[in-house]
Amino acid sequence: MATLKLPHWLFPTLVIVLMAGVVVTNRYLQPGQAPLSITCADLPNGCTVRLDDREVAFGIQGELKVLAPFEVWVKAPEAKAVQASFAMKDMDMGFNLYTLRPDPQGIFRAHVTLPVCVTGRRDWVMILDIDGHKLMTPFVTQM
Ligand SMILES: [Cu+2]
Repeated sequence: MATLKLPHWLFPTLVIVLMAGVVVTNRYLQPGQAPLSITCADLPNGCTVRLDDREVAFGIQGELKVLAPFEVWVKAPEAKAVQASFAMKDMDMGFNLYTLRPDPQGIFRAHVTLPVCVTGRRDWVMILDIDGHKLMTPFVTQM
């Protein structure tokens, strides 16, 4: 009986497929994957919210205008990874993802510049990702 000879590319291919599977699983099956929606009436003043087991404060510094940079800040004690992205409801506004970096006080910050919407809409949603926990906040940019 002939021995079954496996092609030499089979093992590396299996490893790659397995690794891709792990990445996809991590991305889509994170704990608390349902985003928490919160209305923050005054983003420049900041808002505080309980996100799972953590008290999180967030806000912006500067003016909420398109094409002009403003700063997003997040206070999330002991957070490891904080990211922000911006979207419009029912509209693809393109890929934008900002990684917030902690300042010496441990407040996560990033400078953000929003594009102009081709339809003239000004309603945005900020999506904060804090260690895989998502927080969504609608806001409207100034004219
Ligand atoms: Cu738009």
